[in-house]
Amino acid sequence: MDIARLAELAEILDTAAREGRTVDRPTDSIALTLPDAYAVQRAVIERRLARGEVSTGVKMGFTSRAKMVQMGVDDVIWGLLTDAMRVEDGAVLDLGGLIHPRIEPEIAFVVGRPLAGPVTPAEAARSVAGVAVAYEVLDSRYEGFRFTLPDVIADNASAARYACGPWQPAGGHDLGNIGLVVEVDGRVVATGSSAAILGHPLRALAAAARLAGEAGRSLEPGQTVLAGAATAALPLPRGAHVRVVAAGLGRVEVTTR
Ligand code: OOG
Ligand code: MG
Repeated sequence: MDIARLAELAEILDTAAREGRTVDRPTDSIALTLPDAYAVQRAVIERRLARGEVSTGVKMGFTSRAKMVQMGVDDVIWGLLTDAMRVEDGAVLDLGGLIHPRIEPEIAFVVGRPLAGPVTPAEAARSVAGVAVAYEVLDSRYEGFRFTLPDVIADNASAARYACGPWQPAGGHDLGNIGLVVEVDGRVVATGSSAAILGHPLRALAAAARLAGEAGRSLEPGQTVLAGAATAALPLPRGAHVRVVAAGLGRVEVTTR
């Protein structure tokens, strides 16, 4: 795809996110390869960085069957996070400006040592400085959250907001089967296990390292990696108190308005 078209798509998607409105899916009118789609994603983030936002890490997408089935896609992807997307644990989150937010429970890693290229989950584990329960708020810039894989990649994997609970030392936890509970206003609305995330969330971290290597980059110390949702995403209404509790790992909370 030529560079002008790529920049045009990035502008459309970036503006849609800023203005909180949906836009047409690129693949409705053009063929978009996966490398094209990632080039658009990168250009979207470059626009945000040019406005002063700071890169904070990456988010993995479709690392669980639940998410692949919910969204009708079948490949692991990533999106790029900035400080403007980060929410403090326990904060009040204003949903004004978002289109149709959804929330999902995740496991997050903070990188301690640079990580890139093909690595095993055990190797990935050695570069982890901390682990936390997290939530991600998604907001597709496409009507009805309907998209093909290149569309959602171009739209930065529907990234909108995220928060991490208290960081825990990496070594002390067996992350292979951590129970995750999502409560809305005190009622349990979803349950899952970290095992849903590619069998083990460290596999999602290894996948992030692989994608970083393929992009000629690396995951850097201090960066956050969201491993992907363990359950399908839930609609996020205003005036709700949402809590995600991870057995032995802690909790992360948000109140929406
Ligand atoms: C795309 C983002 C998927 C995850 O955790 O699987 C994702 C979407 O579902 O709109 O963040
Ligand atoms: Mg997610």
